[in-house]
Amino acid sequence: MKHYILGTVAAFALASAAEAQQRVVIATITSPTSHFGLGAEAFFDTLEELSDGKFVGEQAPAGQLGGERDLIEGLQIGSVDMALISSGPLGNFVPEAYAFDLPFLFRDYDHARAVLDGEIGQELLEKVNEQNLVGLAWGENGFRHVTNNVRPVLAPEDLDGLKMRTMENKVHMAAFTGLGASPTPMAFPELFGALQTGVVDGQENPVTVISASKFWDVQKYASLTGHVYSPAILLASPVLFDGLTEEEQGWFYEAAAAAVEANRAEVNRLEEAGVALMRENGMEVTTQIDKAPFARLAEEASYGVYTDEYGSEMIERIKAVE
Ligand code: EAX
Repeated sequence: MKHYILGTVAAFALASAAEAQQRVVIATITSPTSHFGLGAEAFFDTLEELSDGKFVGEQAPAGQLGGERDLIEGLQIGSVDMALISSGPLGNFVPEAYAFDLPFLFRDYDHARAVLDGEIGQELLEKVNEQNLVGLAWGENGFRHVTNNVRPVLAPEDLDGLKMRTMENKVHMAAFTGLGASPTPMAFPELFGALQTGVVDGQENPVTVISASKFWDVQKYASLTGHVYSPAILLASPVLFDGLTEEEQGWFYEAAAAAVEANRAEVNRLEEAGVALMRENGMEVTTQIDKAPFARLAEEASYGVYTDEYGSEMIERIKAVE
């Protein structure tokens, strides 16, 4: 951790040393050393180097500036510079982005990364750019898994009646309704407390988030359902970005590529280490799951949310990517 966290005095001492220096804040909702925090750090390293120190980076981690939906609104009006967040609430602003939230659509990490880094990812970034946002690059949150405090989940029946927190995302909510759970949408910063006090029984997130947020302190069971791939996105505010020269904008894109690399490297690391970590911290982890019944119920309940509006062409295109 080389960069300061928003609110520390030292960062400003540094920033005021050179008149022309510009401070850039990246907001995340996870810890500064999480997969998003490390992405932000790599962004700053590259940007500081390319700009010869003109730009100085600072993280605003752990939801300091709000939940992911608040951050998107802040980016639109310019009260937030940049954010590295999951795409969970993005569909509320860019409905075409719901395509990426469909359960059991991406086969594996290679497939997801190929789609996001290719033509389809680019097209969706352009849609994002039409909504008073600047989509710099797709990053990664990871495949999401179910955790809860009631029982091990091996089959959809085990979700029956469980109060599951979902993101504020109507595709995810429809999928969990189809699986028999009661979905409760909630902003991430409220989640830990809601699990602790029993407002909800469970939640679903990738290993990256489960470990960064120490959900093992408030959740007993984890099941590697991998029911949906969760992309992340590195966004900038047009208020910041449009004020940059073309050369500087180029540096931001280069720095974004470095951020994605570091972010995905941490996802890879936790995909290897995550199950052992969860077990060491007292969770009962079910790794062998027959995904077919989950896929059938989740798809039946949720694909229409997207296809009723946009048809199935994008889904077919995503599936066709090698
Ligand atoms: O951004 O809200 C969520 O569950 C997100 O996956 C997560 O916190 C990472």
